[in-house]
Amino acid sequence: GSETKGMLEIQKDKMTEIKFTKLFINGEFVDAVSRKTFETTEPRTGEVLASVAEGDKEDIDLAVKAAREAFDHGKWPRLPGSERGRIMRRLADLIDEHAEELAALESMDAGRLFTLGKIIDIPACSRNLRYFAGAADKIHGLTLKMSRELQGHTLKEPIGVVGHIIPWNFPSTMFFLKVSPALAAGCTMVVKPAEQAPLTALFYAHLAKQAGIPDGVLNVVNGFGSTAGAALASHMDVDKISFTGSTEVGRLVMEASAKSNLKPVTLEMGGKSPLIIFDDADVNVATELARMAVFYNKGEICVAGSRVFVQEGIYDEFVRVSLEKAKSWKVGDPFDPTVNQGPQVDKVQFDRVLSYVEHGKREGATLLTGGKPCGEKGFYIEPTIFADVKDDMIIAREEIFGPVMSLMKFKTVEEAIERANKTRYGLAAGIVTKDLNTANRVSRSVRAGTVWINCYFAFDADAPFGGYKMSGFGKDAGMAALDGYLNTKAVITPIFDSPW
Ligand code: TXE
Repeated sequence: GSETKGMLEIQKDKMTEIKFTKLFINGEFVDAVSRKTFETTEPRTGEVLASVAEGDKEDIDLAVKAAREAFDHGKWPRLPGSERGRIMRRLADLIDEHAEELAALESMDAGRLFTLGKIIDIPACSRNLRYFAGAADKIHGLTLKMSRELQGHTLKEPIGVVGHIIPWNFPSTMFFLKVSPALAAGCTMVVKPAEQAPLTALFYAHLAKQAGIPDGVLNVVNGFGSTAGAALASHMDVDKISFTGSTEVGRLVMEASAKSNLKPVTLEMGGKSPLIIFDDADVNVATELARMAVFYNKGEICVAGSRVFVQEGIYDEFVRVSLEKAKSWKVGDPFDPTVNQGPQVDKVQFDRVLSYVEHGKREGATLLTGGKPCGEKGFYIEPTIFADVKDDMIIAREEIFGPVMSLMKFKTVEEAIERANKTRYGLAAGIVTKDLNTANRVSRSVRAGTVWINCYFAFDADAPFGGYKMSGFGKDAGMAALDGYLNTKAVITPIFDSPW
């Protein structure tokens, strides 16, 4: 069709030069010890985008050594918090200055929409940095009165060398969700970006050096999960791991910690988040929220509202309007400002999403629209809607990580709550209703780390973000995230002859 043709007009002129492809260790871009490289593909075309240095255990060792040295003997953890904050703000300004270039890299490497990247994602990264920059000089302990003979206080200290293992769906956002609070706390770190989309992390390393972050504080080692990632997770000299990715790998990361030095871990692993739409909702608002909740970023989003529960009174109308909206949702080149949905990140994810569509059909869900790839090259999939989805179907239980909406009808509030909770995940939930009591009741009953009422994807640096159940534990964002990079030390002295 005409839409498909338009889509294949890949907008080469918007592409940006790829400047950084090596590993960033101790303030320098270096080749991997093995000299190996790997290729990152461009999801728009399926073609090779760049060759990137492939880090492995030896490189992780060097990066951890640099981070250890910077933590034990360097000035970063010992700087006054206000100084760390000042340097972090400088990095935030540099990010803003390069927003267009960074957004372009993200479109090329991860298939993210360019315009949204420029006006939403990249600015959110600098905001996140500024939020934690402001917290860096407000790290407080407590004064403890304890018994009459003891005086005490707690000291909050940086936890040490941190390993951040991040995914490819929001490479920039993920980088700063982890790096900003760790920098504010005074930690030093090694970031292992996802092999599917490593390019922006390297750019940030370059900007961090420009901003004045001392060598060794922030290291970036690209490479694969089972080699570089595993080496980081099991490293004896890493004091904490913060991971975002699949539940399966989260489990491996925790095992690696248990088998090495018992480092604490923070895990953020996917979800199967319910979006619950009640009869009194405005159909236009509800369908718009559902469309965003599932199709945004081609469904490659951990909090995707992939189980859409619709109350019976509004159901038919909801389906009618949703179908219209899916038809006007344009799939294509993420550089095209009129496009709503870009390509899936790579062939593996593309095949995976399509196999879930097959499961849905086989298990008897009704395919209302979509379900097919589009375009002759690249990894594009039509926005897809299934109706008559049952709670026990695979598409209702497993994270699809693609543009696939599953519609389920319900009758009562109690039923909605019970079915919403029938999942091993607990990352997020959405509620659409005008009834305040319903909203409050459901938000208290849903076992999820974030609940959005009459909105979706409302993120903020100040809102703690993380899962319940098998979606993980520990928080990214908010002051709770900062706390995850701090240790609490109790300091106690005796008091003699105290009258009190
Ligand atoms: O994830 P992995 P994948 C979900 C989503 C997706 C599925 C698979 O459902 O379809 O996971 O994606 C590193 N030790 N999410 O395979 O493998 C890896 O290199 C240490 C949800 O890409 O978990 C990458 O940097 N690290 C999610 C990171 O882990 C290892 C975002 C995540 O990749 C490792 C991404 C190992 N043994 C996928 N193996 C979310 N929560 O947002 C891999 N890695």
